[in-house]
This record gives sequence, C-alpha cells and structure tokens, in this order.
Amino acid sequence: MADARPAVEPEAANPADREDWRGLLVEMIRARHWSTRLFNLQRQGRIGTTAPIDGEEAAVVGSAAAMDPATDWAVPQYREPVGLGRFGDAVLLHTLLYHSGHPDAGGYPADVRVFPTQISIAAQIPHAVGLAWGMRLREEPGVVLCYFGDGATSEGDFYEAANLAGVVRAPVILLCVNNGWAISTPVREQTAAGSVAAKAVAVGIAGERVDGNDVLAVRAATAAARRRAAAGEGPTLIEAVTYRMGPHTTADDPTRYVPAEELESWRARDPIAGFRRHLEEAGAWDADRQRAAEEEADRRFDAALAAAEATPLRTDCFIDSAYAWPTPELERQRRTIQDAATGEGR
Ligand SMILES: Cc1ncc(C[n+]2csc(CCOP(=O)(O)OP(=O)(O)O)c2C)c(N)n1
Repeated sequence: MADARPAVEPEAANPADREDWRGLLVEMIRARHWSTRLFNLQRQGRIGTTAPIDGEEAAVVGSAAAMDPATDWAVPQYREPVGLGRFGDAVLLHTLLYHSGHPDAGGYPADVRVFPTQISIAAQIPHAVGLAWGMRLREEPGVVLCYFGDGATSEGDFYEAANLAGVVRAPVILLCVNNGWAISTPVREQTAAGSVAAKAVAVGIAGERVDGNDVLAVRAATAAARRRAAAGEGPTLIEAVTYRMGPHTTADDPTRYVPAEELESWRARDPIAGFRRHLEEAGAWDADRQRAAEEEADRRFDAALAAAEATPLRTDCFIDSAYAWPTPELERQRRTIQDAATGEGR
C-alpha cells in the first residue's frame, strides 16, 4: 500500500476542493477526539468498555462521506459510530447511552439513518442486506453501507448475507475495515483467501481492495460502489486496508501480542497526521484550524454527554420490550421496581 497521502496535489486544487478536504480532516479529527474522550470516560468509571477507532478514521469517515444521510443508511459494528458524525449528533448520544448500558441506546430517532451499535460480530450484516433488499422492493431510494471487521468475515453471517445480497442485487456496500487484528488474531491467521476483497468472487459481487488510510481513495471507492448499487447493479465488497493503532477495547492489552515494530511502521502512516501534513504543506491547514476543530469536537461531545447523563433511566423497560403484554406478576414486579426507585416501600 502507498502511504496515506492523497493522490491529488492540494496545490493544484481549486478552493472548493480545499474546503472539501478540510471537511474530511475535521471529521477525522473529531472521530479520534471523541474516541479518546470515550476512552477517558471509561477510565474514570463513568461508562463501560469502549472500542477506540484510532487509526481507522480514514476508512470510516471516507466511506461515510460518500453517502447521503437523507436517503442512505449506515449499519455499524461497535468501533465505527464515532466516525459517523455526519449522520447527526444523535449517533454520539446513542453511543454514549450504549456504553452507559442505557436501555434507550438502540432507540435512534426516525430521521437518523444509522443502526444501533452491534456487539455480536457480523450479526449486523444480514440486517443490512435485509434492509437494502427491502428498500429495493419498496422502491425507496438509498443505499446501505454496512461496516464490519476482518474477523467478521470468518462468520457464517458474513457469507450468508453476502451471498443473498448478490442473488437479490441488494443495494448494499459491504465495507470491511481490515485493521490487521481481530483482538489478538492477526489477519494472516484469519483467512487463507489472500485478501478479504477476493471473497467477493465466491458470491458473484464486485470486490475491491483500497488503501484504508487514504481518505480520498476510500471515499472514491465507496462513491463508485454507491453509484452501482443505486443503479441496480448490485452490491460491492470493499476491503479498506488499515490498522488499529490502539487496544481492541479498553479491556485489552495489545502489547501482549502486537509486535512493537509493526505498530511503529503503521504509526508512521497515521491517516490523520498524513492528510494534515499534506494540507499544511499546501497552506490549507494550520494550528488555528486544528484548535478550532478540536474545540468543536469537544463542544459537541460535552453536549452529547450532558444529554446522555440527563436521560432518565427506565428500570422497568425490560417488561415492555421483552413481553407482548404484562402478566399480573410482571405488573407486581414493575411496582416493586418503581417503589424501590422512588424510595417507597422501604
Ligand atoms: C459472535 C461473536 N463472537 C465472538 C465475539 C467476541 N469478540 C469481540 S470483538 C472480536 C474480534 C472482532 O474482530 P474484527 O471483526 O476484526 O473487528 P475489530 O474489533 O478488529 O474492528 C471478537 C471475537 C463477539 N463479540 N461476537
């Protein structure tokens, strides 16, 4: 793979291109910033386990940038939501609720076209294909962008969903963020296929491998896949080759399995640092812009955190969500929970 620098020279670009590239850099900075803040909240004991995005921002932001949040859907696993800010700040709010164990985490507003965080590996891929197929049958516009990791491509859910997507020509983009590792399993032990993209051949869909640290390359590949899907030409499997520069989750210690030299070689290709350096050299980015981007990220995070912490806990919601109708015994349990919450009955 080439280094993380974009193929187009900023010097030669018109002002609109520069603005566009700045927008992508701002989104990548935001994603890493939000990921770091989630990490810190976990360390403070204010939320549970989270999965940092560090290193994968170009793959996630670049692909999302090819989509239209008004018509298209994003279906993430658990690492990508902080990179989906362009789909609305409700994504961050619900990510915070999810990592707080709040029952409302999955209840996205109807106009936010993002599926809730999915912890079960690859389980979101059949959902994404079903959604895309349904949209096609109902003649709704829009394309579904489904994210998953390299480890997910060893799951039955991946093969079954990719196969069906090919048969029904579902307008779906299957985007594998190949970050090199599935917890401690390196990708070379994950598959003998040579590449994830090669697996597209088996199900008769388009497959493409792209430098996942080049935000412009990822966006271009996703935009092409989106055009094909929207034109009824079927799904695409995109493998964005990138690297997870931090731990798998806040509960992981990668120094026990990641070779230090491997990490260092990928750190030198940090997708944000590379793109930023390129824009700086062209006079399109500076320290003031950097500060403004970080402050904006902080403001939005603070607002989402305040909203998450102010969301009332519904201790009895399992009764409504798990049963079609409550029995007298369940109603008794609900009263017990409510009395405990209000301090009555003590
Ligand atoms: C069905 C299922 N099996 C096992 C796990 C435990 N698990 C959590 S993350 C993970 C590795 C996932 O790796 P990958 O798909 O490459 O995604 P990444 O976390 O690297 O982004 C595993 C095995 C799980 N969450 N779900």
